[in-house]
Amino acid sequence: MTSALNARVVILTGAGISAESGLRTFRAADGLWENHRVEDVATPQAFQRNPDLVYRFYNERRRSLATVQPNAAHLALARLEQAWSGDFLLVTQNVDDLHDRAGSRNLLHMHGELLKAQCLACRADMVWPGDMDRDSPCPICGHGPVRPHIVWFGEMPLEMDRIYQALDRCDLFLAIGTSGHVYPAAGFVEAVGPRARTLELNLEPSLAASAFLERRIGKATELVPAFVEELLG
Ligand code: BV8
Repeated sequence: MTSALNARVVILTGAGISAESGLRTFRAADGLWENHRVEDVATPQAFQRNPDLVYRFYNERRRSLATVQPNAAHLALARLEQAWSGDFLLVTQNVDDLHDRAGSRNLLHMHGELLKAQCLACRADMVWPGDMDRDSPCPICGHGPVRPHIVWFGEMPLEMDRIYQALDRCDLFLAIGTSGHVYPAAGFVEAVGPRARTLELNLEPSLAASAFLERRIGKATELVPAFVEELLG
């Protein structure tokens, strides 16, 4: 029963849910930033080779968070979670804080968060709202250096066991605003149980579209509130 309010729901979001808030998606900019391919900046190798470039990349994106707001899609998911009595897990690939600011609680940032840092000396991670550079001291151990608390390409996403357990048990898996380019997230739809209802809400069919039982094409700020109303009946 996927419409009963006690059903188990897992939702995966990608850059497309934040697009109408004004945050550029990876694909739309054909993955470019200052003429660098994102895949070439968001890697441990890039950080090793040119840390100042990588610090700058994340400082710019962290600063841009102050200029954007959650949109109707973020708010609808927070409303759904509030009204839901069954298991509810929102897994986001996004490193922005728009789901957090919209009020989502059972929220898992599988690729890390722009507003957090990790100390390379003591390994602690911490909230980091401002700019960061190679001389920023760690507020925990006093040493550092600190790096963005971001999962780079070639690094293991966070809390994968918890995600796969939720996928295996869920009755409804919903993917919103993700192109299906990046693994392991793009493979989540294949990891749901045999009885789960699977639905993709996206501006265009994703690379994983054929693996979903249902697909709706359109903007997240239109599709998501409408689907939430449907679910809450
Ligand atoms: C891993 C943080 C294994 C960074 C991100 C070779 C070497 C190494 C690894 C690989 C390799 N080949 C493949 C891999 C795996 C690799 C990968 O998938 N690469 C891709 C490029 C082929 N994956 C990894 O490396 C992952 N780790 O595999 O580890 C491992 C195993 C053992 C031990 C150690 C490791 C880690 C991947 C995480 C990378 N970090 N983010 C940062 O943000 O700076 S990924 C980053 O890109 C985003 O977080 C996001 O996940 C991804 C972009 O995807 P989307 O969110 O889908 O965004 P996109 O722009 O692509 O699509 C937007 C969609 O929205 C579009 O479809 C569009 O139509 C739609 N849309 C637009 N507007 C709207 C809309 N929809 C609705 N409404 C709208 N208004």
